[in-house]
Amino acid sequence: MNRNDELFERAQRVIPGGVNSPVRAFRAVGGTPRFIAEGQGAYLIDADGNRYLDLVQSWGALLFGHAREEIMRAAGEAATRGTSFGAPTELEVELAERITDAMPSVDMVRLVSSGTEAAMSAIRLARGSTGRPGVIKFDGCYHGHSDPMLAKGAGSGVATFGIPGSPGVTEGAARDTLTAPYNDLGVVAALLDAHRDTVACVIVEPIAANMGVVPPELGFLEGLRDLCDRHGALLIFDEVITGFRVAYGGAQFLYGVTPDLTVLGKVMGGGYPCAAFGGRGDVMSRLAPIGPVYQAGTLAGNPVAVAAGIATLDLARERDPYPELDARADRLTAGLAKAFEETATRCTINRVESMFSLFFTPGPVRNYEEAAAADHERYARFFHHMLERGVYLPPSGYELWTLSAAHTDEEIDTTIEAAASFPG
Ligand code: HOZ
Repeated sequence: MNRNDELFERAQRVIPGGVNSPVRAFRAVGGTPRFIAEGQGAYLIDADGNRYLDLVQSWGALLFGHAREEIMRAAGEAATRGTSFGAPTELEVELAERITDAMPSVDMVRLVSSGTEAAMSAIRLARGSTGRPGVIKFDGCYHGHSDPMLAKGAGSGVATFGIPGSPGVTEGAARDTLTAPYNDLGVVAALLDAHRDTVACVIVEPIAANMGVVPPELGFLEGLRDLCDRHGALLIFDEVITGFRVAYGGAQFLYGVTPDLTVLGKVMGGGYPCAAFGGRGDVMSRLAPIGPVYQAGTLAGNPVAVAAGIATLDLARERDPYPELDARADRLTAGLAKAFEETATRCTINRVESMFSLFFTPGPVRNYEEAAAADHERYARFFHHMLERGVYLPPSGYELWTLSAAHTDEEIDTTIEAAASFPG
């Protein structure tokens, strides 16, 4: 028995399923999850000393790869001054200023510890400031695991396991969640008409990345903006994955659509537990202690996480890694498409900047239904084919692949070469 197997066996005795987040368990692809001992730039090293080229990058959180020196140094130095104060710090102000500078739609921002917390709080704020209960979300979009967001068609983990929602979510919590297919403005318009004056917000991943990557079709985000304005609902962009990844200003910069509230996480925390929600000053001013909508957290704005976040955003602003990330992702996806063309394996690759994924279906993939219709068993075989060749892909066909600034053309070519020998 190797060390990964041993650890998995031990883990399953004390941690449900042996993992602290379900998709990590490899259940969608089979086999033993790799227990990671170390990350180095574009690579992961597991407990048995195997080295993998990492195309997950902590689900998109690592814009500069694993253990980037400047980020580690900033976090390490911060830790020597104390790891949690339960009181405000100058660094929090600095991170908030960087976020408001990067995203003109964000006048004010509150820091929290996870994307789930950020999305949950943004929804409460939308309800609290409009006085309405309803929330429209999209099938296959994931906004964390708060009760109303897990109610129906939640994407990501629940899509991976093929479950419609979760026991434990009460009817009451689910009642005010309405769902529409991604990229379908007609259904959103009909829901807003049918639930006139009761919808607080429409929440959307401006580039969906939790049913695999599904880009917004031309006019979709603009249409949502227009519908929200007409119905007095707030538009929330969940940019946990896209923020500071597809562009410094996020997807809202890329598509030129302004949300009322934005949910952030992953890249902005430099690989540490740090997330945020922010937006229009009049809406954010409804938050306690200046308004009545309550939200709080002992570890919110944690000084070590915030220092890592600032270092990451400074690197992103100074180095502007985005054109290279885009070029490398383009090289990789073009190479994969060509490799599969030669083996006659039919696939669709969706990509926006350094976010992409591969579906075994002739496509197109524009929504959850089409993503679910792809051949996920073939993806599982492909996953293991790649793993055996030292390439670590997301262990589910419903998750995004991504690159970091640590990936070079050499890593791209290694990935294409490994994929080219997939028998289909
Ligand atoms: N479904 C999560 C990403 N979209 C998985 C996170 C994790 O397992 O760490």
